Amino acid sequence: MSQSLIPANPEAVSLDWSSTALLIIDMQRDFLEAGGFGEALGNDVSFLQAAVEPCLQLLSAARERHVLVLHTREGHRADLSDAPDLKVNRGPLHQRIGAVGPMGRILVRGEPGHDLIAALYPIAGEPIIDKPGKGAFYATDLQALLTNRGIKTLIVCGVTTEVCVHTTVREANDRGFRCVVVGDACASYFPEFHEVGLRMIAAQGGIFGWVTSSKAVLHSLKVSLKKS
Ligand code: TIU
Repeated sequence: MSQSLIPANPEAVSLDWSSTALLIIDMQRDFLEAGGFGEALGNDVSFLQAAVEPCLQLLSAARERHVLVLHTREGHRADLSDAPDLKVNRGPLHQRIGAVGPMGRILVRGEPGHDLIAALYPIAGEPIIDKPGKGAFYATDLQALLTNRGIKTLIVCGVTTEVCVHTTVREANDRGFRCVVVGDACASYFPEFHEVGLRMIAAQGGIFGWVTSSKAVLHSLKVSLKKS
């Protein structure tokens, strides 16, 4: 596929789809559905629904155009040995990481709540990055997977904008990956944090990357396919 120019903030971004991957952050039941970690933290999980359809459109288009798709999941080992005390020992006992909730043990790998939502379920060949932290590079093999496939640019979407999306974008930026964040395909429990989080990425000439829309990315994929 060829070079593509995508309208974005703070300026249009030029990318080559053959060295670009779609990175979908933490679209897990624990964050998007009632009874999971997001709700245990006191949030209204319905705010995150806005990101589902744009993520699905990006995912479908990426699959159709054979663009690498990677999914991340935040979660911990069953014995919680990879979870810092400060992350576990907070809030009421029955709502903590590892406690049994309606979707199994909260934020524990292998439990129903830890899984990705059905609408965006990975297919064979799409790597899943299990991460213990907010950032997708911390304590994972994501950097190796990207480097070994020659990926230089990441189209980033998922939840939550100012937490796991932001942390991942910052980590990626420091490692030399160009991040194009799809604003409407991200969401937060706090609409104002979502807005400001996106502005922070694009401010100062794009200090952490670019911010665009799913419409712009979908158009670029469509045009690139025609040219290739
Ligand atoms: N709490 C919150 O907004 N987010 C997280 O804890 N994890 C992610 O963002 N995935």
